[in-house]
Amino acid sequence: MNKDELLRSMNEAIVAGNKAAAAALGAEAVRSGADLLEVIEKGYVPGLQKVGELWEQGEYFLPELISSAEAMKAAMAVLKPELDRKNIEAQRGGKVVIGTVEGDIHDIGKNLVASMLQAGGFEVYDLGADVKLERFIEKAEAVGAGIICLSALLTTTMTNQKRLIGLLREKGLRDKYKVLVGGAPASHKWADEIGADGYAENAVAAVKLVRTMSGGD
Ligand code: B12
Repeated sequence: MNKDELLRSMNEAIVAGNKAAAAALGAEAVRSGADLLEVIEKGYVPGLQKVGELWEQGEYFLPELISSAEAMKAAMAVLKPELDRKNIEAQRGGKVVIGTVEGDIHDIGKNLVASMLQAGGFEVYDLGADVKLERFIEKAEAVGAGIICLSALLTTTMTNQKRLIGLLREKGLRDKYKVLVGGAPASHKWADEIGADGYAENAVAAVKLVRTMSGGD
């Protein structure tokens, strides 16, 4: 299978919610030495975007969404050990605390960002989804992280990104951390409005942003 076929099949496996195919294609990517970050962003992620569109058009319902999300997780389960292994060989970057804010269970995008940061050489503390705001701060303080990454996929939970910045201010810790925000409803405008330090629209851009923020290239 050439690269274009591989990317197209990955896209189709996610849209079809086919876990076995999504995982097998991930294994094929590892075997063939493909750029794993590229296959994630250009193969699987556009599939999920398509699923989002089908949901918006009323063609897909919750069961389809769940199948697609599970197919994505199956693919990441195959790719993640390989990304982690590469990270061992990579240069160590800074420490990053990441999670999806409280009230929000969407974690696919957050997991992608976390995996790619790891692959990019950062020490990543992934708190999971639906994370209480205090926990982000406690963890960052405990491990000595410099960057806090907040994911939110719902317009009702993105306000928690703003609340976290308020909490840091209350505690006199605002200047100690760079706070980066992301997730479908977030934007550069939103980041500016809430006084965040940055926004990135996808996982590749997120890695670049974190690198800049931590004083890298
Ligand atoms: C899959 C999915 C689900 C799955 C989630 C599975 C999981 N484990 O994550 C399930 C089925 C469980 C689900 C549930 C719900 N969902 Co939903 N879901 C989606 C869907 C289709 C795709 C989301 C996704 O994974 N995208 C793919 C990833 C790769 O993209 P991403 O998350 O945006 O992440 C990328 C970037 O944003 C960025 N990024 C992400 N985080 C961060 C963080 C930082 C710091 C940075 C820099 C970058 C960054 O990098 C990522 C990688 O490139 C979206 C549609 C959409 N258009 O987004 C709806 C969507 C987000 N869901 C929606 C809704 C309403 C819900 C429910 C409330 C439905 C319900 N009635 O129960 C529940 C939420 C319950 C809760 N409390 O959280 C709405 C939100 C509407 C709104 N404006 O608020 C959407 C937009 C669908 C719609 N059009 O109506 N959902």
